[in-house]
Amino acid sequence: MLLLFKGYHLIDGTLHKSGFHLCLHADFWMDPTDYILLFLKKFTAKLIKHKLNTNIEDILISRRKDWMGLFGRSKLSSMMRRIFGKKHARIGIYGPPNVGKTTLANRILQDWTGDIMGTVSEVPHETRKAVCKKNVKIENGGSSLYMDIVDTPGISTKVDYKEFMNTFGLTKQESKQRAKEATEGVIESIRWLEDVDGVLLVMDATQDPFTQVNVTILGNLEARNLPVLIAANKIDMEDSSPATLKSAFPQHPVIPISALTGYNSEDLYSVMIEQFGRKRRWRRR
Ligand SMILES: Nc1nc2c(ncn2[C@@H]2O[C@H](COP(=O)(O)OP(=O)(O)OP(=O)(O)O)[C@@H](O)[C@H]2O)c(=O)[nH]1
Ligand SMILES: [Mg+2]
Repeated sequence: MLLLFKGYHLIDGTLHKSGFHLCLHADFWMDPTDYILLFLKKFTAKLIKHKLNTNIEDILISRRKDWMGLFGRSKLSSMMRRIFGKKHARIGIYGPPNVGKTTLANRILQDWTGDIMGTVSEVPHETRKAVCKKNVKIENGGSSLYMDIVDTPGISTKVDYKEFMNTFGLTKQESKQRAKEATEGVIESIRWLEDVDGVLLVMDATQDPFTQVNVTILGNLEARNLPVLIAANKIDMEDSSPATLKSAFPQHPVIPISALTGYNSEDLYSVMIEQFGRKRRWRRR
């Protein structure tokens, strides 16, 4: 078997950045993962000692695509975790339309990367295509978690184009187009469930929690055994009642927040690290 380090070569037992590619032959009887582990353990120390501008972790991350072709995603990430103890999870932000998913995604990204996820609107089904931001690191005290965050289109059981016309003043053509894209968005959200390690389920704390959508989403997540954290959003509003949400879904952690004002985000980050960073929760993909 051949291992390929694209853009690196070996001088005196140390990896150096170069225009060359380093090829190594692994003994055919060795498990490839074990071989790479042995190799990396040996050279990580030397890389640090020689104070290169980069370290082996950066090399692996930046070269991730090259490696993926060779070993596949799940083997690579499990190898990364074994070497560096790095916690990484792909988290989907789910919920009905208009509950504040994108507002929350924007808040998380603003707090940790300065980036934004997408546009926010009072018109439901503003997000009609899932958006994924990779490698967002959140920290709390001594703990941290790397996440790929997926902002998903709102899930609803019925999309009526007339609502966009009558309530929000969109034209008939705009409304029909929005309804079509919203329906495709619901399907895309469900599909993404196959590919996430945990779900941040956003609910509007001013609304009745026992809706068909909330109950169906939760049932689906529980059947998939996915870790769930419920964000009871919009608690800046007078008529909000996070306590009602807590008592409705006592089997899951419920964190009252305001994605709009940032209220209680520290608590949310702390519970996210705790809930999504546990090794035993990781699913193989
Ligand atoms: N008062 C208040 N309003 C909020 C909060 N979070 C979001 N909103 C408002 O709720 C509306 C919907 O927000 P979005 O973030 O677009 O909601 P979404 O869940 O992404 O909606 P879809 O993309 O349509 O599924 C916007 O008018 C936001 O300003 C909050 O914490 N408090
Ligand atoms: Mg949205």
